[in-house]
Amino acid sequence: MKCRVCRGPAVIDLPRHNANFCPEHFTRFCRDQVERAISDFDMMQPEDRILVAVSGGKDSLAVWDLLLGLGYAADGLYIGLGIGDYSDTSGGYARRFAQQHAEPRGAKLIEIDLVDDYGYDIPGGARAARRTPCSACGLSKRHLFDRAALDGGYDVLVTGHNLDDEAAVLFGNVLRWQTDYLGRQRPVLPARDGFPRKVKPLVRLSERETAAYCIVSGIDYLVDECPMSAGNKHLGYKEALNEIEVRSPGSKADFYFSFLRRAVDRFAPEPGTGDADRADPGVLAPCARCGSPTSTEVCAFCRLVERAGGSPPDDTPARPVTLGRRGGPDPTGTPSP
Ligand code: Q46
Ligand code: ZN
Ligand code: ZN
Repeated sequence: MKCRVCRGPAVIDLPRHNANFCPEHFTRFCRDQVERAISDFDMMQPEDRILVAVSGGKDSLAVWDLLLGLGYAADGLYIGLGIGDYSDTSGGYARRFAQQHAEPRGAKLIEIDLVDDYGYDIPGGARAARRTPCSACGLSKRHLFDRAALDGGYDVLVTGHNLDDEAAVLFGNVLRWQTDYLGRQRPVLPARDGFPRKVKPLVRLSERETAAYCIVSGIDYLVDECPMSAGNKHLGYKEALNEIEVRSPGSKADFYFSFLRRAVDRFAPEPGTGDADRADPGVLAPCARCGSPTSTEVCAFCRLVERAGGSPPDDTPARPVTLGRRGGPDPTGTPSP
């Protein structure tokens, strides 16, 4: 197996690109894919301040590393979720990466701990709020990532969703014809109404490729899945898509990118239609507790914290927001990597 570029020994084969690469040219390939995603979807500008949602897993550390390598000023944000050993271990990987890249590349890790800072953990919060753990977790992470990005003055919030994540979510949305979600499943969500700009620079890389990138780049990441992920339906969709991909390499990328090219605009919510009504929770006003935009008096996050018996930190600033409308919940509907 020889590298397509230098003919040296290859370490990875990429059937969908009909190519094999040595470590150096595979790293270059990953960088090119991220640069291309950033430019194709106009994700960010070179001078932007970037906040990366970091979990300690392969995708978030890979995207942080790739953005730093491309010269972006990118800090990380890690949220301790209070999920037993998993959280203790994942935090260690995020901290080690940040320490290794602090000096030469200026990377800084911001940390929030649900238990210390808000008085609840994901298993307890989910029970108290009668939500699934991933629903309570997604709600908490979205709120805290959005808030940290805005309060920290960042221009862009980056998540490590990769091609497999996006294709699996698309698959799920198509299975149920969730047209409101389909119309907003894009790799860029613009900033609006008190929400930061959110982008997914890894959409051109598969899960296997981000794992390989970490290995060839010497990035130590948490391999174990979150213990709460068992039974997550997106894992089943990923398996189904992987079987198709083995028989027909490139299907996953075709499915997702053809959707973006040819179909996503057809599902864009139109005012006055049933879809728009379901997608749009209505006029937003600042949450009475935390100031974040919400369509109810108290936002879902503050209600979750309250039900779980916790409380926000004393110094939580009430952040004024511009009143307006938003596009509803994150259409990816998937946990952050
Ligand atoms: S961390 Fe949270 Fe994920 Fe665990 S509880 Fe679910 S959403 S599976 S990426
Ligand atoms: Zn090579
Ligand atoms: Zn609130």
